[in-house]
Amino acid sequence: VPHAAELDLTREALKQAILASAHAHGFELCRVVTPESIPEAATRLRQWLAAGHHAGMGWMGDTPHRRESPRGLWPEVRSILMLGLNYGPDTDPMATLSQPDTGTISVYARGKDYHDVVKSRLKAVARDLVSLARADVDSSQEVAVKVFVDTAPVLEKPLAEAAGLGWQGKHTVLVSRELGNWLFLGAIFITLDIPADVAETDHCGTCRRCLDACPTGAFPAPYVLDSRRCISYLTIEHKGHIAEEFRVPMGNRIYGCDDCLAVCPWNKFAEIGREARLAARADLVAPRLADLAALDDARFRQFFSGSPIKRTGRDRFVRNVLIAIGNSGDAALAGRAEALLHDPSALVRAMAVWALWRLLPFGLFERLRFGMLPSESDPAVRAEWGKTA
Ligand code: B12
Ligand code: SF4
Ligand code: SF4
Repeated sequence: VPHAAELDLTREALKQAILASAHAHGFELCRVVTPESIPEAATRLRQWLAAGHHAGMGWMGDTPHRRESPRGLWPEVRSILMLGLNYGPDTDPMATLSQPDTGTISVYARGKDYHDVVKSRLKAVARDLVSLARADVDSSQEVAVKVFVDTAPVLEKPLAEAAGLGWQGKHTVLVSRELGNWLFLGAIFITLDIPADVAETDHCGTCRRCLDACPTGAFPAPYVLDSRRCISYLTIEHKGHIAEEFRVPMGNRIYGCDDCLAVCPWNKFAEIGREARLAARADLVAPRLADLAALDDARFRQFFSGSPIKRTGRDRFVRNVLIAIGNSGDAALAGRAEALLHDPSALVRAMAVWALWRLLPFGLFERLRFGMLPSESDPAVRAEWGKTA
């Protein structure tokens, strides 16, 4: 980035310098949008919440005035930079779905936590932005910035579409004509007017591959996702027991789900992500279920240190692993499930019982029940033991 003081920047030149900074800091996409550019998003968000599509993510409905519009979140914001970071996989993300003794982890979670990576890069761009803007002789305003990735009440996808990074596909995720849909989004809010770009238009056409690929039927309509049915929600966000109807369709997906993303034809333009920290850890591409089921709390934290997977905690993660074990059809894994029948977590015990019910001949399952049920006090675990042939 050139030293700003040497340049007499017009707003357009300022913008070009910011874009150069964004690219230098590794963002493949960066475009500008005004805070007023998503007028229909508030109504759609309200409809989505009213339909209960946010499932147990109660925070999606908190402080609605902040999430519904950027000005509601920060009244002083004048322009928003929307940025996209490509994390295109270097292997087929669906390959392990047909290897039942392994777990499938969604591509975004195979490397380091993207929140840390994207946020540090956003901060670097924001620092450049502030120094460029302060050096802008046209600017008499005091310049302030805020950076956001994922966790703040910001409607990142509609803003990215309005900025022209791509469009929200029928799977609701942002798709770029240049890069496909393996993109993380980030936002920089700034109290300065920067010339805005034009919105992208929808290029889904008659395609509906993502809708048809969803294992759990989580799309009640194109462009609408019901989180209650989404494996990504169930495996990552959902704190309780996973309802029986979703367990078999989950297959061996143990953290997130990429099916709707992986089938999008626009990925023919996808490139392999360039950020080394987001590259897949070799031991997370096809991890053995037997190893994952044996993780106790301390080893879970150690194994997933720096990974977004640590977010679920060990109990929820092992819950997911046991569902995959139950779906493996591999009786050799029954011993791993049996070892968890005495686990302190009821989430784990319940899915250990379910996995054994799926894997063992019913007579053997009944023998285990005879030994275990009298000392089991948790109603959900008792209900799993109550299964019949
Ligand atoms: C909550 C959340 C989830 C929830 C709900 C997902 C969802 N679709 O909203 C769950 C846990 C399920 C989830 C899953 C995933 N997530 Co998520 N998630 C978010 C989060 C925090 C908020 C999203 C949100 O505001 N949802 C609210 C609803 C109302 O928004 P919406 O679904 O986009 O609905 C809009 C469309 O329907 C739109 N619309 C557009 N056109 C049309 C046309 C018609 C006719 C209609 C009716 C509506 C419509 O209107 C609605 C309102 O704007 C964002 C980060 C952020 N702060 O934005 C990340 C984010 C969306 N997630 C992300 C990712 C990567 C994922 C996963 C791929 C992870 C994985 N592999 O498991 C999956 C993808 C699942 C999917 N198909 O969406 C990325 C997506 C990047 C991108 N390229 O778009 C984000 C942006 C995080 C980031 N900063 O990179 N996620
Ligand atoms: S992430 Fe998986 S479960 Fe969720 S909508 Fe996409 S395909 Fe369906
Ligand atoms: S798979 Fe087809 S319908 Fe779905 S987002 Fe991609 S282009 Fe659109």
